[in-house]
Amino acid sequence: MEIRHKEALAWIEEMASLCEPDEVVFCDGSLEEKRRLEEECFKTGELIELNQEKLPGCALHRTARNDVARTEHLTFICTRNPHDAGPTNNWMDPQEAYSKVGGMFKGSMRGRTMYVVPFLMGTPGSPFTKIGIELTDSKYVVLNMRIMTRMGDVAARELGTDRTFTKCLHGKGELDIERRFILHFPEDNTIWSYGSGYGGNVLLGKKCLSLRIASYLGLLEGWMAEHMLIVGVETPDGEVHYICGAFPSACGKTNLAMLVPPKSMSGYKVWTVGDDIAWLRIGPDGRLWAVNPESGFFGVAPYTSYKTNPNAMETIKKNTIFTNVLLTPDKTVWWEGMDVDPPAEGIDWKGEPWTPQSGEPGAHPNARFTAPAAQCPSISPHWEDPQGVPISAILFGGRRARLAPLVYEAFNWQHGTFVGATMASETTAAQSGAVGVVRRDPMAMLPFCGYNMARYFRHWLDMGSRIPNPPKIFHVNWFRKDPDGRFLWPGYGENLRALDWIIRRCKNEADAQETPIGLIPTKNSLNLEGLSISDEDLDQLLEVKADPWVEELESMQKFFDQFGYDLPEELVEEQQALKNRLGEWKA
Ligand code: GTP
Ligand code: SPV
Ligand code: MN
Repeated sequence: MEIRHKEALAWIEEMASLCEPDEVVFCDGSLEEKRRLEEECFKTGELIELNQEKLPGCALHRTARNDVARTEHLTFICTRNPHDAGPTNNWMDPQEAYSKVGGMFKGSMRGRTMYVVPFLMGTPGSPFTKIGIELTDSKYVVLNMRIMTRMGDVAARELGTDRTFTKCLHGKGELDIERRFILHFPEDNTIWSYGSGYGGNVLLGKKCLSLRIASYLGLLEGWMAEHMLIVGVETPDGEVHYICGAFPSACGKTNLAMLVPPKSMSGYKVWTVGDDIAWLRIGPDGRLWAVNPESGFFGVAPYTSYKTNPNAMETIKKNTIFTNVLLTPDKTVWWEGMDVDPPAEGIDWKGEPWTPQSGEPGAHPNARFTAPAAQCPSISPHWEDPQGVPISAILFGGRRARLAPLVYEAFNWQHGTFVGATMASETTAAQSGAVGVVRRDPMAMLPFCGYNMARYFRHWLDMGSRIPNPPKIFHVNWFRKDPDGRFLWPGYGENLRALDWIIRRCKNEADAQETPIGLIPTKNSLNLEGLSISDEDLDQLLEVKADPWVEELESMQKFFDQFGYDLPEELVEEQQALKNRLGEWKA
């Protein structure tokens, strides 16, 4: 299947004459092509072939040491007017960006091959699917895109002669952090990424297209692109309720999407629809419907184990690319928290000899696996439905060692938008920079919103008034700790207990207690059968005290201040209402 789209062909030629590759190769997405690229990578060391008996179809990749996570400070929204990027995004003038980074791309692919990767975000034939073409000089990117998107002939066919597509240009450059830029041009439907070889910076269908560009398209077209997992929970009566959850990077989306019910809740089944991105639209029935535009998982490896996430462990047994994990002597993989004894020796993520006594992690804390979603034992039979699945509840959540209770319900959509807009989380290894610092991360979209975040809040409020049967909105926190740093909540599979309360709230079948921040479970409305948790821990997990929340209000205020008059009035009202309720709260 050739590309027959004149505008696409002209653009590819233009970019090729800018980057000057020795060769331009069109990718078809075939198995033969995958094998050929892998063989080439094994020769150069770009990939290491793993033990094909134990891990068939699997390979290991190590990134440059300075290139192990998304670099938010090098990520830009390039709009003519800086106000359109807003105060929470880095901004660059489009002309300046094209010329500055164009200068870096100039001749940067000499001696290299430029791969042309047509890809779909969404399923072929769906009216909601978006098309992209990524030009890249990285075989690792091609092989990952093959898992994460529907790529090659299937996308070229969809592109036809006249469909709209996102122009994505990626070059590894020198992998020099001083010459690294991730640029988005929403007004031109264009993405340029230079100087990186790491996941979210270079798999341009993922965060760049499906969140930053798509959030902008959603604003224009009346839908939402969100950093959300999608999971179906089948209750013992056989009904399936779909839930979306926005948690910041490395805060538990993949784990919740693949949850395995605890033994004492064996009547429940959990179905995985998506683990990172949801595109939400109002369906003909007046409900909100969600599509997962991806076709694979780019998941965090450390602490993934048969105890914490058995479905992920089963998913990554074959056809998986591991990035920055430890290589064992028998050519398998290991990482911290895998719940398997470490090998006596191995090669760490930096490519150095390693032993358990090294005193350094063998896998990078943001080590990842790339695996086809279809291999997941809990994958939903509806995960590729073109119209998606109907959503009963939206969750916001993050890592908060203190303050945020296990679960609470917003009073309504507007209040829920406020809860999302004011959420905060401790930073993780998924982005470069300090780990464990609490930062505001509205709707887990702070690094991913392709336009002014105040306008994004407005869009949330507008959508709410347009959805006849909106989902209920909740806030969850699996990460509360006691003063000694011990998690108060067991997490993982036991999180189903919170989901169960949420589903029963959606059906008006569970009790709640009203507090200033929202509706909290009464102790006996939670299903805790078979869970050993002390009364004191449970009390702490559900407590709402006025003083720390008043402090929190101040930090919310600081965050809101940067939006000035753009901040929707409704959010100011919600903040005032919370303040008033806290003033009257005795706890
Ligand atoms: P991104 O892919 O970066 O967007 O991350 P994610 O939101 O999908 O996070 P993921 O599910 O990969 O979890 C990140 C880390 O948090 C892993 O090390 C998990 O083991 C850990 N984690 C996930 N859920 C829980 C939980 O309920 N409790 C605790 N204590 N840790 C959890
Ligand atoms: C995240 O950081 O939220 C991820 C990984 O899902 S990356 O694709 O690198 O952005
Ligand atoms: Mn993510």
